[in-house]
Amino acid sequence: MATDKETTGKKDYGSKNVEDKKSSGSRSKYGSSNIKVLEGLEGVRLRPAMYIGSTSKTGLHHLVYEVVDNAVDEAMAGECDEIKVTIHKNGSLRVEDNGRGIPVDTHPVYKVPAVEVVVTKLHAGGKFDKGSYAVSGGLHGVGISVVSALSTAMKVVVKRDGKKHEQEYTIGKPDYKLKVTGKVDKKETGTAVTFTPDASIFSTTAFDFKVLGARFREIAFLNKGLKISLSDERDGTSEKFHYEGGIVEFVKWANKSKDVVHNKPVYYTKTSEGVVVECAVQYNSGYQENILGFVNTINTIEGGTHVVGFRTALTRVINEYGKKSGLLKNGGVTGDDTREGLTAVISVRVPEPQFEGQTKTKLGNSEVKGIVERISGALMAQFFEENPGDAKKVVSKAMEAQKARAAAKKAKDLVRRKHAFSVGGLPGKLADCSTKKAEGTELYIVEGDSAGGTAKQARDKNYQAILPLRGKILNVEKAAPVKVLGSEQIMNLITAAGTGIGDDFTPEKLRYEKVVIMTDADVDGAHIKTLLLTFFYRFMKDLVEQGKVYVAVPPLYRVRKRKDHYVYSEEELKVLTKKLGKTQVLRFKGLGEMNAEQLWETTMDPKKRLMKKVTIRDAARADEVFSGLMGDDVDARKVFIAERAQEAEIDV
Ligand code: 0RA
Repeated sequence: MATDKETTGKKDYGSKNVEDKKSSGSRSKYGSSNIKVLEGLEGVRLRPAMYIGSTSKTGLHHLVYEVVDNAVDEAMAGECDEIKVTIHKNGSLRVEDNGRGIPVDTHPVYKVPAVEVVVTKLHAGGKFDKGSYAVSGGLHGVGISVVSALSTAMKVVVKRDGKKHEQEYTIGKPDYKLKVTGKVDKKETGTAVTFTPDASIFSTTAFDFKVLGARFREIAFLNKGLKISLSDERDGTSEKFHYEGGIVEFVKWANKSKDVVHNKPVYYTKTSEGVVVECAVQYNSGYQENILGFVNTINTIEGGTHVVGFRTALTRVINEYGKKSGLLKNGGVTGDDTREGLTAVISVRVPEPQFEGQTKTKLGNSEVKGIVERISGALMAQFFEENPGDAKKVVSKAMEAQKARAAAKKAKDLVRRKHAFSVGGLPGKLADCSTKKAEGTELYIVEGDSAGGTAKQARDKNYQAILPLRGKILNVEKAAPVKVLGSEQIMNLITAAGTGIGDDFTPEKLRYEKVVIMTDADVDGAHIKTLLLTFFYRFMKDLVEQGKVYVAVPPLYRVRKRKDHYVYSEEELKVLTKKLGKTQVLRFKGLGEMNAEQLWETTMDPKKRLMKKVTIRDAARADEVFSGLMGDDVDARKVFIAERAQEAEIDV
């Protein structure tokens, strides 16, 4: 995915329209008449993914974030405290804020109201002088004009200077000049943007309440006091997000289903060299590390210099305090020891963030490491001095981790020796493929022995291996590392994969090209899928990063009319039964209900199957992401549905 830095950089609203000059006739003199220079909103429509990441469900939701981010900028400037988002029945969505309102005075270069420039010209979306913190994860901060370019209809209402102004647009072009439609109190200001995403661009135009709600909750936590409401007029649901406690409430929320080690989260904030650092920390009695990093409200899933700085400071402070207080006698604890059961929110505001990594969610600015480290070192040490009871609990927790780690190592050595005795070192349950090289091969991890049996019959033995798992696997979030390594299911998985685990983990040793998680299309299946993804994320993250982990997408129904049609979503079922009239619909309760031939046809045949590559983002948020969405495969799926419809002589 291309994310062009130039499209997301500073917005020089006041500068000359260089782009228009470039497009003047003189260009052809250079013999480049065949080269079509893409510019303005036309370019956005031709290459939408460059601006919003994709044209799938994720891209669709980026449109909303784009508008909301502008309102959040107003909130950060102290000019707005309420944002109301409404999903309408007709497919449009409105974002209303009580900020200053987009300026309406005439633009010196374009000679039209500023709001029209903001909505219809690329790069003119933001503030006149962007002295603040650019919300730019590579995708955000591209401007409202991108939203208007990708919307069949858009309406902007601005309340400013005692007047209500309105203008509507179609695919980025104004329908009429900005008009004044009423009077308002001089103090009443704000902007309301309503837009209808273009169905010819997006593979889906249905907004997802859950997805939007999750992001708005995050924004509300990160901007204390800001009120965000989300209403869905399609079914009357609504939710409000408002946290006076900000990120302190965020860590409490993240720990809500856990036992906490100390009641009061550590909290500090300080600005240095223009970088605002804000952290909240609270330990739970579990074993996993859960550091949520944010840069200018963008969730940095891949971490970065802010997280590194925090971790370094944490290790140092715990060791220093531990030694000074006499708790730590025999040597120090490691960084890993200090992070078992740690929940932390590290939110930084950086004026010129540099994003790196596969998904552009890793902060690269090297100066931030030192800044966060210094601030965290000083302020966390201060918290420990002032709260010795809590400090003691934290140090003790790290010391326990140190002990458990030694025990885990012993257990691991034991397991390793035990496994050396089994045939070829491979688990008995594994039905391996005949190809011995990894290239072109697939390991299917299947839920249950019954589905495992069908999968064994269904597979192409040449390159597909089957590993059945019995029931639910251990929740690695909750279990101690020693227990994870003691679990037979997990050991089978690790041995079949061949990569080893922990310090021995070698992703290059993966015995297959792909690992495919295949579970039932029901609640239990979804749960097992989540547990497996969590395992991969926590213990074999590199495999996810290298794009080697997939989830199979089995059908939900078989619809019978003249011939069999397999259906993968409720929505698809509705469309198909409407088109086909009276049909016989069979709900597949589990993979085991299909015969081998059906399973091959619908789920395992590379030519016909629907499969989703798991991204780090998916794995990190396993439970959110897999609640009923098919991710980026929907585009491929659309083509497939269209082909089938053609076969069945129906229109979809
Ligand atoms: C340009 C300049 C100013 C505010 C905005 C744009 C603005 C944009 C959006 C989009 C949604 N809500 C918005 N609210 C404001 C600064 C205005 C000033 O200085 O008065």
